[in-house]
Amino acid sequence: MTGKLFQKPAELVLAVSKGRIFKQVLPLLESAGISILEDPEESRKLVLATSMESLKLLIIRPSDVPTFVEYGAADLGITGKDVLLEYDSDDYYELLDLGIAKCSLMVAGMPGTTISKNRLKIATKYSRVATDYFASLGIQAELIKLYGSMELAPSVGLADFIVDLVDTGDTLKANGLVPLNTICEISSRLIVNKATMKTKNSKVKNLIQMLRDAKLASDKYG
Ligand code: PRT
Ligand code: MG
Repeated sequence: MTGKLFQKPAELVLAVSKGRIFKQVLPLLESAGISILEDPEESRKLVLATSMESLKLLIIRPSDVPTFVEYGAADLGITGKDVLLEYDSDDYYELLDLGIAKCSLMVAGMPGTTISKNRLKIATKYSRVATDYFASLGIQAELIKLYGSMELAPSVGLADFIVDLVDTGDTLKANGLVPLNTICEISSRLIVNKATMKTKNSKVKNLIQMLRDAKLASDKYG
């Protein structure tokens, strides 16, 4: 299925997660020689023109990026691996680890608690990942789907453990929780629509190379 609302045939449309990922994508784009022509902080526009004439950005929620890419509303997308793991399809190509917005997907709980084999209540917005993870440990988990403030769940008796993203660990600490198990490491990935890969192959390859070089430069020089 395609939905080319904004696209001309010669154009590449890149859907970027707004928020913390966008803030870290900006310097990477800059170092790839791509600047955004309007101030993204000021602009309320959801479509931004760039200095690369054929490249437009869509600024959308992280969890909507794979949907836009899968259905062809965007040719490419940048979002967190956590979002991709939770997304109920892999009908896109994941082509590049951008190494930004890094964190860990972890199990956390109250101090002194250990993950037992008993039936556990797990509060998370990552139902798929958490179900698979506890199943891999042979543990039957009852998933309690939350959309935010996961850290409250253990102390109010809503769940035994949470599964959430952890960076510095400050949020867990501030809420009296400790990190227990790491499920996987997370960073932002570049994904590409499958049809785009065929129809705009050289344009896509060129953009990927620019981003790969920018990432290598930032790995080297910080
Ligand atoms: O708009 P919407 O609500 O859909 O998205 P969002 O609020 O989840 O977006 P945003 O801007 O927060 O970006 C989320 C994406 O950034 C995630 O999908 C990850 O890929 C990436 N990322 C990297 C993180 C973190 N690090 C992170 N630390 N996303 C969230 N956190 C949160 C975490 O959930 C917890 O509340 O930060 C807190 C933990 O941080 P520390 O440093 O206290 O451990
Ligand atoms: Mg949010």
